[in-house]
Amino acid sequence: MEMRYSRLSSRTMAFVLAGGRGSRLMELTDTRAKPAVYFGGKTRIIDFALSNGLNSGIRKMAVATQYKAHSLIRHCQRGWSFFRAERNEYLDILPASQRVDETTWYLGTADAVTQNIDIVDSYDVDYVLILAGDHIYKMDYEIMLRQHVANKADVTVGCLTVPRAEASAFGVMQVDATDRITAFVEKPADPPTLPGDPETCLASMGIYVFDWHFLRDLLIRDAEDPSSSHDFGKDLIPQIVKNGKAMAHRFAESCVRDHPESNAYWRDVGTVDAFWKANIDLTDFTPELNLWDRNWPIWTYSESVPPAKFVHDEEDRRGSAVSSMVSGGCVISGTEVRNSLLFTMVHTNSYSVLDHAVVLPYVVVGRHARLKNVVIDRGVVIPNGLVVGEDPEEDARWFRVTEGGITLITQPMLDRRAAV
Ligand code: ADQ
Ligand code: ADP
Repeated sequence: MEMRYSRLSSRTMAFVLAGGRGSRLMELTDTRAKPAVYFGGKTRIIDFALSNGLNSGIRKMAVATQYKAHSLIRHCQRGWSFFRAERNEYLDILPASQRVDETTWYLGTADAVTQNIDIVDSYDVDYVLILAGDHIYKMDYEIMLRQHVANKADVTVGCLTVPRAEASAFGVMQVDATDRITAFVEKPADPPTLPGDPETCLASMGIYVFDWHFLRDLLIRDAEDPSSSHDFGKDLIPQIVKNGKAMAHRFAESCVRDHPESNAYWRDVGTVDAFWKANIDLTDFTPELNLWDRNWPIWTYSESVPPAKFVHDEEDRRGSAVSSMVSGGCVISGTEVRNSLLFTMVHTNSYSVLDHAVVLPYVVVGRHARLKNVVIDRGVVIPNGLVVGEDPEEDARWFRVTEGGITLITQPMLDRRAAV
């Protein structure tokens, strides 16, 4: 007799879509894919989806990469290589254009799975959980899996309520009294709202649970359909809503019920403004996203570096940080750091001030710099005396200033400025 485990996660694989460009993050994704962008001081965005999988008990995962995948692949190899085939655990990295033939990139999100059907087959699982590698959240997928199985659904779609004004960025659904999805439109200009609430929509989180044999058949048929763009949100989900049984899984409500300590935090940090804010929010007195929860650790590749150091300089100026997070390897020498988040190995110098700054790893800040409301890319060397965040017109001459008034600073921008 075959053993049936009580945890559905042990019969599930997570297929993480990590190929998107993330172009609204501007120069932050010039050299790396959005899932590889740094977040929260030590981690990268993809660590959240992978850690959720791990914490939910899933031990078979695949990461489909495409755009600027080098940094992402390197991170997964360094940080996530502890899955052991001897224990029937796998984490496969699946770059596009390497399998079916040398020139075929993944056409859409569904095609990324279709091109790897044989790999999913080899995992010998009953359920496939499709995840996006570019969202910040903590979620117990086991709860969604149980709901999927109890409902005997063809697909279960993770969802959240969002204000109508923001809903056009999502797949938007309508549901009946049992939360069966009755309509699904991808990124509608005029999004349908909830019954009785004209300001709120039910949005897809881009997270899906399928029975593998069902999805497998669907993908094979979709691959032969010339009118399809081979995308989950545009093609497959609307088709199942029409011809099969698609159910909504309400993430926020399930958090309240099954994880009352959690608060249904979920962010698509898709723009520089959203990225800056979500990072700075971590410095709040009680941040909405709790990274201190030992029961739901966010795993990552972490360099071996000494603790952060705060130095009085030779003229007795204090290096200090308040309402801030300062990662390992940082040296704060004679600098005042306020409401900022410093990643690994940031080195700052005397007379400088950092205020509401998100500073990626290996940045050096010279003397007499004043930087406010900024995101500084990895490895940037801030010259002595640079002032940013006080004169928006001057900032916009050299740097990327967002609608929300945040300035993104990269090394090529500083090099252009220095060359003038
Ligand atoms: P988007 O996030 O806009 O909407 P998409 O750009 O397809 O959809 O990205 C989904 C995920 O797939 C991302 O993690 C991305 O990196 C990855 N990806 C994109 N193209 C890929 C490719 N060719 N190969 C591999 N990976 C790829 C989706 C849903 C919406 C839902 C939102 C929630 O389509 O219905 O509301 O997510 O954010
Ligand atoms: P990470 O995302 O790990 O911080 P980097 O930003 O250092 O990585 O680099 C991302 C990718 O871009 C890597 O493949 C790196 O080798 C490459 N890269 C970074 N800077 C340059 C450059 N100036 N010229 C060419 N390739 C670069």
